[in-house]
Amino acid sequence: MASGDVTQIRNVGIVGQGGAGKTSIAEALLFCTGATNRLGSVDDETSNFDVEPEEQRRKLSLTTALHHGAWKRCDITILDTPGYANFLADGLNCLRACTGLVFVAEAAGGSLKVEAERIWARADELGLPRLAFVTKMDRERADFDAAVADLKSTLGANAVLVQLPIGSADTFRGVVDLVKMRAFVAGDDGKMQEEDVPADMRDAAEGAREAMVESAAETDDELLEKYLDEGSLSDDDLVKALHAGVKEGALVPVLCGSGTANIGAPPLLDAIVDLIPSPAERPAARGQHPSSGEDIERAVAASEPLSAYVFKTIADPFAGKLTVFQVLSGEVSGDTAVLNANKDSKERLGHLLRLEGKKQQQVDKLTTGEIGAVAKLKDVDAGDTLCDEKDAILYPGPMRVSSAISFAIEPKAKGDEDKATQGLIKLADEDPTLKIERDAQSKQIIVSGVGQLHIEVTAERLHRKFGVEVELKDPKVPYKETIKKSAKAQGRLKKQSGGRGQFGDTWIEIQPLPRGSGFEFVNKIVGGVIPRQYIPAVEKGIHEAMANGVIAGYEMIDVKATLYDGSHHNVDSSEMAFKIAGSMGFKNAVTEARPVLLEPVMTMEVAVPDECMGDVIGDLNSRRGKVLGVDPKSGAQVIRAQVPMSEVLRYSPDLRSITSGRGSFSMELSGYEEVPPHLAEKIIAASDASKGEEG
Ligand SMILES: Nc1nc2c(ncn2[C@@H]2O[C@H](COP(=O)(O)OP(=O)(O)OP(=O)(O)O)[C@@H](O)[C@H]2O)c(=O)[nH]1
Ligand SMILES: [Mg+2]
Repeated sequence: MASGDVTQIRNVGIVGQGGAGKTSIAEALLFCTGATNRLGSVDDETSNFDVEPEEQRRKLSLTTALHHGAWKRCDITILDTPGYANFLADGLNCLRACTGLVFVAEAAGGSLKVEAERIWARADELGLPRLAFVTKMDRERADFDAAVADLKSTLGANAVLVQLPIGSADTFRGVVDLVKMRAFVAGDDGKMQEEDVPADMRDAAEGAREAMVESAAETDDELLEKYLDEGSLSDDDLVKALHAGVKEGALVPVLCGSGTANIGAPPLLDAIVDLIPSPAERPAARGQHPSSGEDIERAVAASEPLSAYVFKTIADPFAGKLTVFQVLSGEVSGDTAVLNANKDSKERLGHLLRLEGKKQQQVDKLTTGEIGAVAKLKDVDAGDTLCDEKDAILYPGPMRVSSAISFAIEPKAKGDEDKATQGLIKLADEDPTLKIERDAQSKQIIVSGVGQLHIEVTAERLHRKFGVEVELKDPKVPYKETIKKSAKAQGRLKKQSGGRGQFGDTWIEIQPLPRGSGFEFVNKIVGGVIPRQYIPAVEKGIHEAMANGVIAGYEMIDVKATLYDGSHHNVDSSEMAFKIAGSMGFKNAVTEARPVLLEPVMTMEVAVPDECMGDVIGDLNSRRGKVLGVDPKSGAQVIRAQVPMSEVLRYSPDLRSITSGRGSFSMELSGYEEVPPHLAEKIIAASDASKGEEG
């Protein structure tokens, strides 16, 4: 199928908020091209895009899936992206490989959420041409006009109707093409029959066509002149003008239909071919030289040296790790050596593959613009650039998403800890929004991600792909301990009855240090009252005492300890004795130094619609949050606040219910602050109780 002609390639991202109907229309497109012989369905779990069991069970997309189809003279790659907030990052990172997008919106007013705005903003950032497709026209109370108004008001899209729906809800049966001024009506076989524009729609269609021609003519002075002179434009000129407007991002043509009822796919494919630019029309790719940092502009052309951007990796249970990339310049055949510009390492690409849902198809060559995959590369991550060693280039990396929620993961079977960790590391490899750590204090495996649903899906994948069943537990909040004033104390170990005795004697002064300083040890022993060889043992004893905490078992931080006096015994002193004496002296001093508990505090950004702002701020206050400010940002209000971590361990379901799913948030660790006394008492009591259980 691959013709190798760059002008005939279209990489189309199907984007839109969660549940908009993206996968369903993607299925209709695929079926229409003949790439599938049955219309796949999300609801029947027969989708060719939602192929993971975790997706099918939930009837939603978790990760971007790719398929090819041929239409007219073009080779179209469809990238069906996920839309729900927890899984949005993968889709947003895959947009880098697209030459244009189909933004899918439901035929309803007021339905666009924060995720839709985030997708739109990302597309603006990448300068990606867009079509809009108003879907679910067959649903009860479907409202095409309200959806178009929403595209304009919420996203600021310069929406231009290129179609009108014929009928609505149960009478919806096709579309009027305003360029050709013909009707396309669904036939029995899923194809669309061409007809005259229904008589009762002629006036409306004339009016809409007029508006479309004016918008199109405005994109080009020459055309505008022609239009003003002649009073009309030929169909060819019109398509050219719309194409130019889409390419520049000045126009967003609006089409409509239904994915599940399979109405509107052929004209949408026509629009993809005619209006979305090929890679050859995209601006030159911008990167840097990996060592000199010099800016490089690389024309998107097959005659240039090879460069490819890796936008995704997939942990495939059969093929191993698949590296998915778009060729940005030049051509590549199988069994070629390339440079990984990020790692400064060489990789040999084996068989070149094209992704078709969960399957892969081998190809001999990939040209500029095409998307392909290879299996089993040594060390390539999403965001890396692969290129010709002699003409190295490094493209900017992916968007980073900071994780918002952490859970402790415990294997159900004892002894499965290593298997779980190994599996999680592999999953994190294909999912950059996932972070795996082992808590040094609690020894728990901590998994951090975008939201609770994200972590739940991760646990399911771990079970399916790596055979480890795990339970999710609220992670232990990493409290710390510190002191508020200086104190001096003695630590004296004296065991001199029977056998060899043990003797160590230390005097230690401790002082609070500023937040973030850590630990400092000062030796002020003079005159050999403690022999030099025992000093490191004293420091070690203090260190161990700090690691295990003094009041509630949490690590102590920001303390300066000075060893200033002591005594020893010529026979009974030992390193061990001084280590214990150091630890005792330190602990004794801490009890006199007003020890306190510190808690991690997060900086949060919560994006919510105007009308929810009061409720969200009220809720943050009730979580001991401090609101730092509110800024309007692309149609939402962004609340900046600092909130203790213990209060937002499960923030995402709560925010979802306060905002009916329209809020989103991100957070990161800002620092440590003292826990208020009444809460500190409870935490200390809980830690005493758990010590009791262990002992
Ligand atoms: N009546 C009707 N229902 C539709 C249509 N398109 C999608 N749906 C239904 O809407 C639900 C969501 O559809 P999907 O195609 O999975 O939506 P999506 O945008 O891919 O969802 P995510 O990938 O999870 O963001 C499913 O239950 C579909 O059956 C349509 O055109 N008409
Ligand atoms: Mg989907």
